[in-house]
Amino acid sequence: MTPNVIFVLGGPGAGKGTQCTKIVENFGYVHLSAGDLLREERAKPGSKFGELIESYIKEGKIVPVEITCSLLEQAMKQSGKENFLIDGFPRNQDNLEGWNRVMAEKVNLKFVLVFECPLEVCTDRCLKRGATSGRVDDNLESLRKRINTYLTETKPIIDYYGNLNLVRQIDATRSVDEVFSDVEKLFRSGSG
Ligand code: UP5
Ligand code: MG
Repeated sequence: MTPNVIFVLGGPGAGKGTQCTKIVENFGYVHLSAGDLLREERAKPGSKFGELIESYIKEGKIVPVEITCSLLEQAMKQSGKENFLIDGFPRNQDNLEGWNRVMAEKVNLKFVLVFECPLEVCTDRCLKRGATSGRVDDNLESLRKRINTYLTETKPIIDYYGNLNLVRQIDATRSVDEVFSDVEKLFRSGSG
């Protein structure tokens, strides 16, 4: 069967991963975080992309799509499942073109879930998490770069999907449970 895909976007720390975990628990999707897949690849001994990934993540830059897209495709195949949340991708024009070239025809893109959150709130959340996360990019300097990349490169991708009427926006400023109750409504309305 053709796999179903929902892209999940939003600023750094908007709550993409947190909400995806709850969607998995309630609606049985497979959660694939592009960032997590890249961090796993970086940690693999002997990975030829390890250093590149490390430096891109620290600088808040977007890793070339060939790497990310093949990690996503591999994870989709390995899961043997049909319904996927692809979290944190596509983030720029290179990602979008690479996906459209290699994957778009093989999947059914249902919609693009966008978590809207003021960037100050995003920054606070990531800095707080930075105390324990061990992530090389949960510091103020990397966060400024991540936010800049989000505004200049990712927003235009959201606009692109918006013009195709595929964007479903959720206010992500409130508590985790309040945000999820809106997510739940969306999924129960048949859009999920
Ligand atoms: N939290 C969550 N929801 C909350 C709420 N409602 N109220 C209060 N607190 C809330 O949440 C972040 C923190 O906030 C957590 O501590 C959480 O408890 C709390 P999380 O759910 O992790 O948010 P998320 O949006 O997933 O934040 P994340 O930091 O993962 O977002 P990014 O988009 O910045 O990170 P990602 O891992 O996707 O990408 C990292 C880097 O990888 C990118 O900058 C880039 O360099 C690289 N990358 C690519 O190059 N290509 C890709 O395709 C993907 C990533
Ligand atoms: Mg995340």
